Amino acid sequence: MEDRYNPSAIESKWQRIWEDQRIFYVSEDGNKPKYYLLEMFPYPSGRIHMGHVRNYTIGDVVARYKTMRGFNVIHPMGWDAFGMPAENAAIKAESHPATWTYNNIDQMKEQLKQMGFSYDWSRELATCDVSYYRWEQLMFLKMYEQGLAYREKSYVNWCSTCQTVLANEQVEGGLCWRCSHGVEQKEMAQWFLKITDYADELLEYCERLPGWPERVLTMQRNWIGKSHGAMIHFPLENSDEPIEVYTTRQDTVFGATFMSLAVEHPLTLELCKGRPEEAAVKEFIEKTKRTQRSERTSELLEKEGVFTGAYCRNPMTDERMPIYVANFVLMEYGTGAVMAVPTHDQRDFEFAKAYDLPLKVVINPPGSELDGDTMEAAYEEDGILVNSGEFSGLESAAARAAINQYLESNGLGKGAINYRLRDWLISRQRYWGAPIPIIYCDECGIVPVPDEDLPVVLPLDASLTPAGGTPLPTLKEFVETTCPTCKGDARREVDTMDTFVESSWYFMRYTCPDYQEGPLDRDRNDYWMPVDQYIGGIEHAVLHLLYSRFFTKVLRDMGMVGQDEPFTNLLTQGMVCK
Ligand code: ANZ
Ligand code: ZN
Repeated sequence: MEDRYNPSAIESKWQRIWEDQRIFYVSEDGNKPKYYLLEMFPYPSGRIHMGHVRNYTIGDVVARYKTMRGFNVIHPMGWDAFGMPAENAAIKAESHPATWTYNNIDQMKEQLKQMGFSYDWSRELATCDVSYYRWEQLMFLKMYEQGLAYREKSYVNWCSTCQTVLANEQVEGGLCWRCSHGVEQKEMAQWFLKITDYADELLEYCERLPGWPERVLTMQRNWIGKSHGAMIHFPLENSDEPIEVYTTRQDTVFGATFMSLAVEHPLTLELCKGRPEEAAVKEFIEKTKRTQRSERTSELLEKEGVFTGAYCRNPMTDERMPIYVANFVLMEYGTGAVMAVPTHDQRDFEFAKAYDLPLKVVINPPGSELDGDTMEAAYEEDGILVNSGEFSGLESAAARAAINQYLESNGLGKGAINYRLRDWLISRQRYWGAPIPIIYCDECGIVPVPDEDLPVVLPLDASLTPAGGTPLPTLKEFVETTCPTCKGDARREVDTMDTFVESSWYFMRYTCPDYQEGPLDRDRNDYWMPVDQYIGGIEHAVLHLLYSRFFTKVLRDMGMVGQDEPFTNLLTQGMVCK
């Protein structure tokens, strides 16, 4: 025996023996309990870094331990291989994203092998392979059929540096998650997946994931953001259509003295039209739209607005309420209209002080009395109702229930539940991604690519330009096609899918990477899934982990898999800092 540990001799010897004996290659075995150990797969950036080594070493230790304890352990590895860095690097190196990506995969695989990790390499997959994304296109079409994928024009997050739209989950503090550039709001038609259909289940199951860090579950709950409140109709002067607001504080409705609309609200321009206020409203809308989202949601934002010239009425008191457009009201939340209660909401308080609007106290703290003339800040807690007609004397919680009933029986609104979660925006104006299998025809409109015409292959003869942006719209052979329905001339969708779509189901494909009949072989999937232990970075607490949970539930409802949740235990390993 050597007296010194000689890594290059000893490790390569054993690694060769493991490989020859295929000891990490597993198949379904009814005699042993299964154990699925998974680490988040890497983006093939070029080289394994210390963060990977840490994550993958933890996983390797657990996988080997479980094997020694008699479990049938699956421990796969693959590549999250679509995405923008490949495009940027290819432009720099004057090569192609595919060349760059596959070279990196070769290098990184070599490095992982040198580390001696216990992977079953027969299950390796790269999401940029058409043999992978073709199944994703099929899932997209199934979702489209069921109304779970849809195209809609709306205000979306636009990063001008990355020249693409972003999902809400990819905007961090108003900045692009990838390049930290400020995100603007732009009105565009985009593709969405209906994750909101699953909001309740995603929230409920947070209680059934005891193997997840509480911190991650809290972030998911907050992101879903379920709140209980009311929709209230405020009659609009000179109109039959009332303004609808969402509030969680219907107990304060008697104190609503004005109304605030988001600049994007469809009524803003209509209300001021032809009035002396019109020019000022338009100018304010333009200015506010240019303000970055991060600023508009900040507590430090100076509350600004303009009067539209129009009025509505408080449905409880029949008092006139001036309608303002305000910079802190967001179109994506509730209805984009807020009943302003300056005595009990701090933002409304600051706004009312700035524009000299009336304050009316309707909630008193238990045992004391507020005075609207001398208050220095809003009283935002629950309390006892005053100046609220028949509801005066009730405690806030009881008043909320009673007011909901009153609203409903008088046709003025009703109790309502609201979510912060929005549908997942999945189209990207980027080249290096999976094509969305849709055709546009002037006669037939949006036509899904028939299953038998799949895959829609990403053309590899595109050349990227330093100016950025996707070359797909300029590739005639790709864009020009015939309509599957009327056989007339038609165009292909040129947007590709968010790479988070690929990572939402790769862990299932590992269970049957060679399956050709569909995305997943249900028998093998159900033998191995769910992942018993998942290991990865906390930066995915909302993004990847929420999307994967959503996909699992969608595939379950399509009968493709038998699980409710993908990951039983989650370990978020710490960050390695330099
Ligand atoms: C009146 C009110 C009175 C409110 C009061 C609060 C206190 P959460 O609890 O986070 O769900 N709101 C509604 N839509 C909004 C929008 N699009 N942009 C900005 N703010 C909006 O928030 C619900 C509360 O946020 C709602 O309740 C509304 O203000 C405001 F004393 O309505 B409240
Ligand atoms: Zn960006």
